[in-house]
Amino acid sequence: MRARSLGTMALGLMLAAAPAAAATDAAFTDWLAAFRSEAAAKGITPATIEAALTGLEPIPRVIELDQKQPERTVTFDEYIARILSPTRIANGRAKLAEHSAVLAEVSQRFGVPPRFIVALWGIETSYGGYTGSFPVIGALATLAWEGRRADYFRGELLAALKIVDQGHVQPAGMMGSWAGAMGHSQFMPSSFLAYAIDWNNDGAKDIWGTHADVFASAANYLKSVGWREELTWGREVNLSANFATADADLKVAKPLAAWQAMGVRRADGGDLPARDLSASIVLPGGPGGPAYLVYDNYRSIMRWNRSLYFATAVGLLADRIGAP
Ligand SMILES: [Ca+2]
Repeated sequence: MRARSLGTMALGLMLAAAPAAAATDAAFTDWLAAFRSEAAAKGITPATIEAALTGLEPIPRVIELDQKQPERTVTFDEYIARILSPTRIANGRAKLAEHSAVLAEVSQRFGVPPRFIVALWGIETSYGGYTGSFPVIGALATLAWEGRRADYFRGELLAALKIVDQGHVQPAGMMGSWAGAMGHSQFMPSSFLAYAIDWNNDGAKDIWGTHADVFASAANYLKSVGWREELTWGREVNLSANFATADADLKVAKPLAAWQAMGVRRADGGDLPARDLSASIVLPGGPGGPAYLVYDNYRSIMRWNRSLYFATAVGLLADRIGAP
């Protein structure tokens, strides 16, 4: 009910706006009081609770975006064309060169090649150009109060308060997307707590403004979810005419030699690498679309974002901006 009254306001049906807003404010104030008690019981310091939650109000635009229906499904080809734009590729090459020294250090430490770190950065926020304009604590409180996944966002809000408690960022500087993804790498607060790194050793894990921290945090994330230094992500392949679509599934893993025997070839027609590796075939755009042979690192990218579109785009962009 609360959600509906605010959603109606957001749609511009303003007749009942004044009384609805008053009722909403009272409901949110009650919710916030209960949440403050929970945060204190879970060890968040009074200073952080005071700084982060006092005077907080729900953000109508966040509710509107949470309730928005997807306009239509973007096809894989459309998605890839947008991600692999000439501008993003050119900017990625420039960023790779500009930050080559620190990327080399980070890559050495975590075993993730610079091109993948830069590709993730480029896809998440256009290399930091587009990191989100919402105050994360206000956005998460809004979603924890009224959202469809209130329990999840309540946990993320508590994680956000822990980050403030640890002194990495002031509440006012904690900016991100409407759904709480923060900084250059768009980490949710729980991911920040698990993976963020203070690479430049200034005491703050700063994914909002310190490139070294952004790169190390992204690489640490991939390393922590199983990235294997000796592998790349995968490659585009050609399938034989009688290839069974059911075999194109991340649950189906076979040695490269088995795929080779089944008629899978490199995109240029050449044989698959003669290495003893397990791989899967994916068809992000469905049957008839491009096919990719993918290694375990592709699964690691999917731990970042569980989407075949996303994981394939990261791999393709990485290969365009840096030598595979
Ligand atoms: Ca730092």
